[in-house]
Order: sequence, then structure tokens, then C-alpha cells
Amino acid sequence: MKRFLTVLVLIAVAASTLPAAAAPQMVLRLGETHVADYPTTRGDMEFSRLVEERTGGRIRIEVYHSKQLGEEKAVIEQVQFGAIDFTRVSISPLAAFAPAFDALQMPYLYRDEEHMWKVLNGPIGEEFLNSLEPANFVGLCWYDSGARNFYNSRREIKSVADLKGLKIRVQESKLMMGLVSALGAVPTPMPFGEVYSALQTGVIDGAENNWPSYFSTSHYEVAKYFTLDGHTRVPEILIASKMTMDKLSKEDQDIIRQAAKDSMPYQIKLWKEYEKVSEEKVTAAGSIITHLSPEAVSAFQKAMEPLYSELKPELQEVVKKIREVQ
Ligand code: BDP
Repeated sequence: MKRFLTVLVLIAVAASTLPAAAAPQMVLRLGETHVADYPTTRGDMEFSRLVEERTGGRIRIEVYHSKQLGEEKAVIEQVQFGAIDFTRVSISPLAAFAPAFDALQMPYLYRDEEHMWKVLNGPIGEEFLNSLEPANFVGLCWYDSGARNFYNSRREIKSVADLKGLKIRVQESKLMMGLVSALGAVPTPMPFGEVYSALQTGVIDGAENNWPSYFSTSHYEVAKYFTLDGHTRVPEILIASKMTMDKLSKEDQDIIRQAAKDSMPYQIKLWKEYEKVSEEKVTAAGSIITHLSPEAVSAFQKAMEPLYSELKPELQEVVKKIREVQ
């Protein structure tokens, strides 16, 4: 018994002298709209894992997925004021806080996916990440979001004319409202989380998104006509609150920036896999997938051209530079 007690005392002493590695010195929060297994959420988790590993556990970033901290617009506002430390969002709602971002999400802007990544990973993308500081954000990295397409519960969309009069939900973005109006449909801005029931009750006829979001939200259950028009590629972005970053040492800021960049290949790989899975699942569930003829695609592009002339001259310059990237 005496020996047993001595051992216990020794264990207690040893435990009390252990380095503090197990207890993080700083716990930060990241808000994410998507569910736990969605590629952006898994990218956030990889970012968090790398930060924890590289700071020896001093900094822990907790990922609150599935809108636990709120819908995108509200979360962006809180990041701006330092109440939430990080978020991963679509650049569409972010453009309300940093209008130049509209230049990166114009319809049919990129020739293809490779072109988009050249732009984002090159000097233009870097400039955009750095441009957020006056708005009190720090841009960290980009994630993949594929291309967005229209879907609805009423009819197959084979041409621009088929969209006429349909009520289409858009993100809380002026540009997206203009885009839907340019096609003769009626834009209805609404938070992401309200779209399923709005489709189900007929408050809206349709929405637009990529394969993974169409699948993961179950929108395919209530809007089975999906047209592959690929009107936009809207990158995802990981941002930090400038207030949070300003509290950290230069070394920790660098660790965070690098960890974000290093989480990109992982997110992009998962994205590709999840795009395929989503396409298979919604097709098996009975969605009607419509491929557009080249003429129909040209008509979509033509209908959206006025959006380019409505852009501010400085953003038209950015668009020109993006198009020049080879
Ligand atoms: C998804 C984005 C998400 C957006 C959502 C939407 O990943 O961040 O909020 O679209 O349409 O593709 O609101």
C-alpha cells in the first residue's frame, strides 16, 4: 500500500511538471456554412490541424461548421469586428464588403479552371488577398468551388428564354442579382440555409450552385432540373479578422498564412472527388441534367455582356488583366 501511494505521488508530481503543450494558450474560432464532410470544411480542418501542429499546440483553431456561428453575411460582419476570428466564405457575399471582388466572379470570365487557378495563384490573386486589410480582413488563401449552374423545380432550361420569369434565389450579392435579371429571371436574395424550404414551398422556383452544394443541401430533392450552363466560377476564400491577426506575433502570423496556403492542395483534391460523387448521387436520385448546345451557351454569354459594361472602369481594367493571363 505504501509503495502504491508513493507511485501515485510520483505520478501526480510528474503530471504537474509536464510542459503546458496540452493546453492551448489561444483558442480561435472559424465559421463555416457547410456541413462537416464538405470539402471546404475539411480544408478548414486541415488548416486548423497545421496551425496546431506548427505552433506546438499553442494556437488552436476550432472549426464551427454547419452555420453554427450564423449565415455567411452575418459571420463576415463578425469577423470584421473581431468577434469571430476566421471564416471560409464564397467571394460573392464578401464583395459587399470589398466591392473589387466582383471582378473575380464575373460570368464566363475564365476560359477554364486552369485559367482561374493561374489568376488566383499569381500576382492578381495575391493582390486581392492583400487588398482586404482596409476592410479589416486578412485574406489567407483560395479554395475550389467549381462552376455554378441553374437548377429549378419547374422545367428544363435549354435556353435563356426558358429562364424567363422564374424566381431564382441568389447569394446576397448585387452582381448576382444583376446576372439573374439580365437573363430575364427574377432574382431573390436569400441566405443559403433558407433555400431548401423556399424551394419546397414554392417561394422560389430555383437557385444556382455547384454540384457539391446542390447535393449536400438536398436541394436536388425539391428542384430536379439542373442545367450545366456554368455561368460563373466563384472562388472560395479563407479570411482572418485583422483584429485577431494584429494580436499575434509576426512568427505566428506567418505560420497561419503558410498553413492556409498549405491546406489548398488537400481541399482541391477533395473537391474534385466530391464533385464526382455529387453528380453521381443526384443523377441516381432522378435529377434531370441538361447539357447546353454551344449556341445556347453563346446566348447565355451574350445576355450577360451588359454586366461587363456596367462595371466601374477600374474593375474593367482588372477584368482585362485577368483575361490576359495565359
Ligand atoms: C456555396 C458556397 C457557400 C455559399 C453558397 C451559397 O460554398 O459558401 O454560401 O454557395 O450559394 O457554393 O450561398
